[in-house]
Amino acid sequence: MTGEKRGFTAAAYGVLAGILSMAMAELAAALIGRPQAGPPAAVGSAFIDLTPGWLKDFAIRTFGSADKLVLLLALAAGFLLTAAAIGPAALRRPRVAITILSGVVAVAGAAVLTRPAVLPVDVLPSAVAVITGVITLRLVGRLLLSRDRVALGDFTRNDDGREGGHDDRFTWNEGREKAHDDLLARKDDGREGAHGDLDRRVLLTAGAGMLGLAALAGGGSRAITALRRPGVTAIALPRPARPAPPLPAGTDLAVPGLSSFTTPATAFYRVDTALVIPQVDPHDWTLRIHGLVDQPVELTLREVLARPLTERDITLTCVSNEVGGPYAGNARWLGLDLAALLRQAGVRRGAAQLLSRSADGWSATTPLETILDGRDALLAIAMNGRALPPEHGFPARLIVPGLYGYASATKWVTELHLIPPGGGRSYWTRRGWAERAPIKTASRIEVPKPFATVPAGPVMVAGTAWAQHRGIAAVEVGIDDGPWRQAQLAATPGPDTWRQWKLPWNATPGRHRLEVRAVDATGAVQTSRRAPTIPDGATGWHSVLVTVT
Ligand SMILES: Nc1nc2c(c(=O)[nH]1)N[C@H]1C(S)=C(S)[C@@H](COP(=O)(O)O)O[C@H]1N2
Ligand SMILES: [Mo]
Repeated sequence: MTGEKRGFTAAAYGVLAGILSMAMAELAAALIGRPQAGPPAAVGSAFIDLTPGWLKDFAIRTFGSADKLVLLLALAAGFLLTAAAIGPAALRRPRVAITILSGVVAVAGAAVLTRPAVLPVDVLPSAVAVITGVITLRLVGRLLLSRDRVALGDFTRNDDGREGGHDDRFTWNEGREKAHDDLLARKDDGREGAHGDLDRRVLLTAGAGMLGLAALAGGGSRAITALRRPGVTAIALPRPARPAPPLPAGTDLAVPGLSSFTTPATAFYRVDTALVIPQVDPHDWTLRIHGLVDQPVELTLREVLARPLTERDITLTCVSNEVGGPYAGNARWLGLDLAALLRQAGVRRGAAQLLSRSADGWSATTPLETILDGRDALLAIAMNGRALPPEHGFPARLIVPGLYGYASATKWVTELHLIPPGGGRSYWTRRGWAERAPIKTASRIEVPKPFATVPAGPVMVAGTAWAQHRGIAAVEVGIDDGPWRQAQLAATPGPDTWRQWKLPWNATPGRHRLEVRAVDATGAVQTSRRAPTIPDGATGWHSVLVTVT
């Protein structure tokens, strides 16, 4: 085997060793019930937390819910490249290999140990990865070297291929390899004898074995994690003491292509920093209310379910949503009246913010006055008549009408901490996002789609608009340079939800620009001024270009 060829083979086996190590680590993480302690998840999560806010915001805006997949793929590519480098190094320069491997271990170890709510067992998956990596690299190294020894044996009589002056950091193996390569080059017949065939078979078998083992371990870890998933259906939902008012007729304008008034949970946007969805056991979950309160409280889920529950239709929006963007959804939430809950604990004078924390160490700060001003702020346990799906915060999350999610909508919430003004910052405010985060008035055109081609004649232009807790009073559509036309508004149950609108348009052939703006119930017209999503939400009018034929 030539040096180049052997290097390639070693790189391939380095990659295999890397895959196997990760699969074994995932299996270990699944077995101890800590999927978040698997090296990819831990490194990815640490990466997310270390990423500057603007880059995170960019990732959310660009990749949406696929942001995590993109990150994992990038990390996997980086890791496999490193593994590919370790393979040949393990063969020729053990010290280099050990240095790279130590670097990988240090990164993974630091990531695991700095995760919030870390447990001592969390180092286990990384340890399994290292041990697997070292063992497989040694075995592979031995296989590759023994293969050389056999090959070299054919040429021992002519072992004078060493040239003077080559790098004396070369190890014994490298000297041998060099000799071997020179000899092979001289032999130059490309044939390998029976030994070669045997070795190739051994190598291929080893490779296939590693892949098979990795597949088994990977599959096993997924199956175990799936089996351990706490039963979402395990909680029986009580009837609300204060049901949502029935939806008025006509909340849905039934225009094809327009998003429905109530967003199904499966279609609801998802934005969070959780690479591994926190798996919270509903039997173990508690909510701690403490800080500036007269009486700290700790509630179990059973206790929450035993209290009178409120049900409300509320539209949630992400601050990372760009003009015309998709990160808004409307659901019927069921939960505890958050203001009543805090008042029961006794809000002390001097308390100004609610610092809420989640099972995965995320946090939000919400102005207390907003929660206590009479709006329907909820500790929600259900969405659209079912327990919260794991990705939307099972078993409990906060929902505060009128505030962007980053400053209010803590999923997997476990802690409500009442703090004085300036008493603490939270995940996004620490990264430069605003302390006050009222949702800005927004409107978007959903049909026709941007750059759509539509036949001339009657065309229905339609979309949604929102200004949570103020309400939408009017929506206006501008076509080309014409005057604003009043759109027809759909019914809404109240000011906390979005509102559909439509405008029949008699389309004439050519290219047209459609633009929309809303007026909120205070009479304020949506601003045309373009603002970015950072630090407190994008502004500007949404427009689409269409071709009429
Ligand atoms: N624990 C936790 N809660 C969180 C987040 C998060 O990253 N972690 N993201 C917030 C943000 S930025 C938004 S917009 C909403 C989105 O809620 P959804 O994913 O259910 O739509 O959740 C909020 N709650
Ligand atoms: Mo968000």
